Amino acid sequence: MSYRPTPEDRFTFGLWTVGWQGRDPFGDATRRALDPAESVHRLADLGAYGVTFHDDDLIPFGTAEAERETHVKRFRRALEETGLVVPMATTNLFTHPVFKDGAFTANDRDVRRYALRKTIRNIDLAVELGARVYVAWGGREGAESGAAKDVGTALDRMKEAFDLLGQYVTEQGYELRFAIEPKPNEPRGDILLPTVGHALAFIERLERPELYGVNPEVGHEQMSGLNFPHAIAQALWAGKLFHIDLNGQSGAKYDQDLRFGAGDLRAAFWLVDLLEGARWQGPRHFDFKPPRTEDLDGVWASAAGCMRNYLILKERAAAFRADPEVADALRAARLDELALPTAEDGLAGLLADRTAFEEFDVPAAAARGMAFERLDQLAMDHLLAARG
Ligand SMILES: [Mn+2]
Repeated sequence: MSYRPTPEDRFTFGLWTVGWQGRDPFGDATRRALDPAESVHRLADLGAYGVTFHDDDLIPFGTAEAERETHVKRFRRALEETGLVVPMATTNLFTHPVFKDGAFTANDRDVRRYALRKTIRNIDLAVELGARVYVAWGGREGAESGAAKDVGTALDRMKEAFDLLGQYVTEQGYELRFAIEPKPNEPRGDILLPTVGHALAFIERLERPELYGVNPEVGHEQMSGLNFPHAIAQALWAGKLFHIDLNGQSGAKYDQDLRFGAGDLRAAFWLVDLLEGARWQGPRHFDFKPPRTEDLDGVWASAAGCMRNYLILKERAAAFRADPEVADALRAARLDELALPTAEDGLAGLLADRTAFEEFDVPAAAARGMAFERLDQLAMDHLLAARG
């Protein structure tokens, strides 16, 4: 297999990923700014399917109204020339100092109203460019100290903001759904809706819950020490996986945004196995940062690596699932039994079944091995290409 990506693989990249200039809390930019049109062309050459953007990636913050269209036109022309699509867009509600205490949950009411108008303005552009998903990452919706943020009240404001956005897209007749992106911390000390689980619970409190899902990012969940494939599995189970951000992270530390496949390789393997097994129809979206050690050649090598690693893992996962010995190991581990309802005979049947309790051989059941180690080693062998 060549591992050469094509648009059919549905790989997409944020403009801010390859466009990141390497500015971090300790150092200045190490790379020049990239024109969005240049990024579109380079990503198309690499085999990508689409690009995504924050409003400010495309139209620099503070651009005069009359100049907005010039930026959009250049971008639209690049899309037409390459055939790349824009499946998703989002709002930058974190870079400008006005958002230092957040946006939808800023204590200042005028900042909250400004944030909603900024978002709505970019929703119009997103829809015009064909986006079907609008991501909301509450970058600075949080706090560093206890009394600074009344969390319950802040969640009231968050709900109010999303309900207004849902009302807006409904009234406009837009075919646009929202994907909330959880993150536990960074840049704030603590951020609201820190994990996929928090976001899923929040969505059920909204006026039009069907309009909202999640956009989980590999590294964000791993920053909390959580199992990313498990988070994705629950989001899929809930029908709420609206978008996904792929990248790499080594353990619970700062947000590394490594290229996909770097960091926790085993989690990446199980993630690809899960997405492909579930026939995930959405884009495979990369939200990573080519390290600031890299020049622009390194940026494109990093972007190509994200796609290559996905394709390698897709092949490895398919080989794992196709292996007859794996099928046997799955049976030995009783995955088929997990798929059976626990009480298809109903509660009355369960209560009447003496073999379920009174006559149940507890020591024998306790003594049964689960055979998980053999199964996991088979996965490891496939991941490392030590088997077909
Ligand atoms: Mn990240």
